[in-house]
Order: sequence, then C-alpha cells, then structure tokens
Amino acid sequence: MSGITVHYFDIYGRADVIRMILHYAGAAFEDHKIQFQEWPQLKGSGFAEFSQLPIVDVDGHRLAQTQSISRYLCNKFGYGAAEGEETYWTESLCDLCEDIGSTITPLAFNKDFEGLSKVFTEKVPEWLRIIEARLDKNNGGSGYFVGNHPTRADFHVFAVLHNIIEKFHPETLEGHNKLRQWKVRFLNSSRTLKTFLETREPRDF
Ligand SMILES: N[C@@H](CCC(=O)N[C@@H](CS)C(=O)NCC(=O)O)C(=O)O
Repeated sequence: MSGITVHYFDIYGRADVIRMILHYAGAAFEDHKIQFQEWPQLKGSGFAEFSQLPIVDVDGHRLAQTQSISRYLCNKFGYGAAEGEETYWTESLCDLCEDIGSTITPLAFNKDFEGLSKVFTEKVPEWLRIIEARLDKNNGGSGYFVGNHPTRADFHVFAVLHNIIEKFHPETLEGHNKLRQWKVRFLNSSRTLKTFLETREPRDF
C-alpha cells in the first residue's frame, strides 16, 4: 500500500499541522474526514493503536500520536532539525505549541467563551512574547525559527497562529510585527499550503 492518508475528524484540531506539513511539501495525500458519530465503532474496531486520532497511513505503516507523526513527516520531507542544540530549540517550541493547543482547543470545542477570553488575557500574551523572542534569536527573525530551513517548529507555530490565535483573538498579535511578518513570509513560501488554506471549507476549530 503506497501513499499517504490522514484520518481525523472533520475539524482542524490536532491533524491540521500534519495537513499543513503535507501541503507545504506538495505531497499528495487523502484527507479522510471521520464524522463524530462514526468514531465509536471505528475506535472499537482496533483501527487506532492508541484509540485516538489523528492516524496517518504512510506507505503501509500506520502512525499515531501527533508529535511523532509530525516528526516522522518532517524528517521524511527534509524539514528535520539538525542534531544537537537545534533539536532542542525545535522540540521545545513544539512542546509549547502543544501546551497552547491543549489549553485553548477544548475551550473552543466546548464553546467556553469566558474561559477563552481569560486565557487570551492571562496566558497568550506571554506565550507570544516567548515565541517571538525565539524567532528573533535566530538571525534576528528574518528567516525560520531554527537554523536556515523550515523545521517542524515553523509548522507548529504556524498552525497555532493561524488556527487559534488569529481565529479567536487576532488583536493579541498586534505589536508582534516580526511574528506577523514571519507568518506571511512562511505562507508565501509554499503555494500549495497557501492554496489549501485559502480554498478549504472553514471549520470552527
Ligand atoms: N496524544 C494524542 C492525543 C490525541 C487526542 O486527544 N485525540 C482526540 C482528538 S484531538 C481523540 O481522538 N478523541 C476521541 C477519543 O479519545 O475517543 C495525540 O497527540 O495525537
């Protein structure tokens, strides 16, 4: 079985960073959207090793766990971080993005607008400060987050900014000019990612 299939719910959620990596790379893949009502049966069938989504099939191998899938695909498509210190700079940013996603997405899913507003006031400004400082640390923010080519840090930060920060409270990005400019540059560097984001049907989260 050759080819790539992403299995996930019909939302952005955890799978979107994976979709973004694949589109950025210009890789063909099937985007299998699973309806929430289909999931209990599929889950009970042993379809997913960890009983959760996303799942990605790559050339006959079934992969699970978002961070591991992202790492695998980034290595496969040439977006791996260099060994040593660059691995740390990359992975720690991805860990922060995971913290941001796992704090905010459940609030959005449960339509907890009060909770969302509290997080955007109390936590997001500090998270954005840290992310922008990291960008600035690498060549003054003129390129990528780590080293001289895209790594998975770029994809995970991009997904957080695009699907979470800009979607719910875009004004929190005001004043973060380097971050905003980086995002535009990053998006413009892949026509396939840009087209995907501009032409797909919108989802709430
Ligand atoms: N650590 C896992 C967490 C996966 C996860 O929480 N998946 C959720 C959707 S975002 C899920 O499958 N929920 C349905 C269920 O647990 O039955 C990952 O990063 O992939």
